[in-house]
Amino acid sequence: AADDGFRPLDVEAVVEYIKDTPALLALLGEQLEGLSVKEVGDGNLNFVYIVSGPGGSFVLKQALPYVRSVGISWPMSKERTYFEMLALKEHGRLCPYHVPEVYHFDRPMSLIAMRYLQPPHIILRKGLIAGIEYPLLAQHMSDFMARTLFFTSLLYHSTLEHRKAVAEFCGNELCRLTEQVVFSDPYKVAQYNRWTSPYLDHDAEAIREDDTLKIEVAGLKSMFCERAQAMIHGDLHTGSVMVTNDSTQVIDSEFAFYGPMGYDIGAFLGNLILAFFSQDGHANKDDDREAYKRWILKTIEETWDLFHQKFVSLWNENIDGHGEAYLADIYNKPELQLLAQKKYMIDLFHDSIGFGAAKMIRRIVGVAHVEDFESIADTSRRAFCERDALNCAKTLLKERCKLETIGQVISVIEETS
Ligand code: ADP
Ligand code: SR1
Ligand code: MG
Ligand code: MG
Ligand code: MG
Repeated sequence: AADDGFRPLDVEAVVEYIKDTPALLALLGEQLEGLSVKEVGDGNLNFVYIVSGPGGSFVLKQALPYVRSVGISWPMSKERTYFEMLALKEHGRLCPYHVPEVYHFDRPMSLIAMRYLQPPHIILRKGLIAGIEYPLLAQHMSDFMARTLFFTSLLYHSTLEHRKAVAEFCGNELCRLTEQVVFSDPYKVAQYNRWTSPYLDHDAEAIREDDTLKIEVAGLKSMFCERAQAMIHGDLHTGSVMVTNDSTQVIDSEFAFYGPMGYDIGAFLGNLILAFFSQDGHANKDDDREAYKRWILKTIEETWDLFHQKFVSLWNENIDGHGEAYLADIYNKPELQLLAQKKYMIDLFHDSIGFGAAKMIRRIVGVAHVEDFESIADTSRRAFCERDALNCAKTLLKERCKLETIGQVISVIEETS
């Protein structure tokens, strides 16, 4: 091990690590015989091992001090695992049905052990590519977002406890990665940017020359950096959600910090919109994917509507609590309370659409792309899907403050497809 106690693991070293760690041995019922260890990491950043034996199972996730998908040329703090552990525990406390338990954390090793989400759980993005409907997805994700965002905001916290919580997450350096790859690189010539060339060469250039878009993105970047509204997941795309027909589990919260709520809501909705635009690339003679596209749109609509409903209900249930954003003796009449909530929710709606659109753009012309499009082998067909998504995102980003309902967002999606 290095001086700081860190040692990168591989499959063999995982077994040695387990032997030296009583808490992990206990999870396996003290049985090492018949143990299987598989590295399954398919994300951009980390290494993930599924450990399973006759007496039990768990997942081990380790951060190495660089971005996995790029390599050691892009160093990245391995302290990210500490923030992932904090957020997993907080999310688990607030929303236990939708978050895997943390079993073990080793800070020097940048390592978390958590519950293994067994098959048939799959990554939601893969389910969306396969055209699978998840009837409870909107219900579950609106629950997760309403509870984790409400209970970590000033609608529930006193200002003192809020500031303490904000301070705890201030050191998460992954925020700088987001600032670069979401809010900066797509709008300039940058080393790791890529797109489906040559088809989208002009589209990428148009983004770099769109002054209106750049002004809007500057506003979002400021909000991301300055607004400690709630503890956000920070990377809530469809690759951070594992699903079955009746279970929805949120993983991979290493980007968590106190930021704008709309960043999470936008990440989820924006990635559903990307899934929508990728469907034509997955259509074949047996399935035109039209019914599935309608299901995605319905899920977008229901997710926002249910989120809105649940968030406002939590607000009403906690109106006389210790939350200090709207003191009960100032906002002391039902009509004023209603007005305050209306303003808060419409601002949040506009933030969510803006962040969602920015996250769509970065997945098409930035460094990290999404499997929804990457898995469309015919590059010209892929580019057609991506161009529609890009145009939709640009309209949403520029026009969002004119939109008042999620139904109007759906209309923009339909008009640009
Ligand atoms: P990264 O931070 O590198 O994106 P993730 O946390 O997203 O890593 O994990 C990468 C992959 O590992 C996921 O896409 C999923 O397939 C698998 N995985 C992660 N956590 C679990 C878990 N608790 N149970 C089952 N599989 C998991
Ligand atoms: C180098 S950018 C890697 C991306 O993967 C993570 O999941 C985040 O979305 C990040 O922006
Ligand atoms: Mg991930
Ligand atoms: Mg991650
Ligand atoms: Mg079209």
